Amino acid sequence: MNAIASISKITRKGKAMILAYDQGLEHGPSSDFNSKNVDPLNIIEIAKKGKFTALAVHKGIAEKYCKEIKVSNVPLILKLNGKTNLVKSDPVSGQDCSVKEALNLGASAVGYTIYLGSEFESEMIETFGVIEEEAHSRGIPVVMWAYIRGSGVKNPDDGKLMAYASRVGLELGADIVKIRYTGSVKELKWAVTSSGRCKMVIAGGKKSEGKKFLQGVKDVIDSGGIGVAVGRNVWQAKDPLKVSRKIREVIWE
Ligand code: FBP
Repeated sequence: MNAIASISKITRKGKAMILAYDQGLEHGPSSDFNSKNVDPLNIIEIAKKGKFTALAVHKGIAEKYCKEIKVSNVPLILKLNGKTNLVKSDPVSGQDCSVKEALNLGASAVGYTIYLGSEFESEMIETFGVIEEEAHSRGIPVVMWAYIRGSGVKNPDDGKLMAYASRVGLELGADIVKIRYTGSVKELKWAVTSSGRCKMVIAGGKKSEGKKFLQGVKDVIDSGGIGVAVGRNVWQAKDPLKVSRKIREVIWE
């Protein structure tokens, strides 16, 4: 099976609007969550009612809330690695779930983070190679979270590095690469060009004031990217469904 074709399960009309909910591991509940969004059930409901094309979670949530995720009909992206923010040395994201287990849990795709510029980059690249081969041999696509971060990087906000991140996605066989948008449309366009047939989305980032986040969504679509994988800008909003509608308008209308 052609894994590029199979991204249709986690996209709509070729565009992606992925709800990311792995922050409980990445940042911890104290910094990101309130009494509403700490509950995975509320997030599954936002994913469904907000018409997201996929929901990205770790295996614990996929297991414990499998019934509700299934009923929601929102395709699942199983995040295969992660880390907490407690360790302050160079970032390394450890694998906690196999491709096989992701499929058992009903995943339509798998996700994997690589920190480019970390002293542990080679470990993550090596593991990515293994999961990419396995996922593709089983016919499911791979989404790479490609983050420029670590002691090898002087300025992670350097716009030129967006293209390096997106290109790594193509080089290593990701079907969708998710990068952090640093704000320059010109460099974002180059990042999309550099990713070739690997499709590109941007991350949402911290909840932004005003229309900054939606402008980023517009910029990525205008630049030829396929959409967004967003968490906090949606489920930390006062009205997550209203933000979701606005994202849909930018992406599809
Ligand atoms: P957000 O839209 O909340 O930023 O989510 C996107 C995401 O990539 C998550 O999947 C991940 O947990 C988080 O960002 C990583 O955040 P950070 O850049 O702080 O490590």
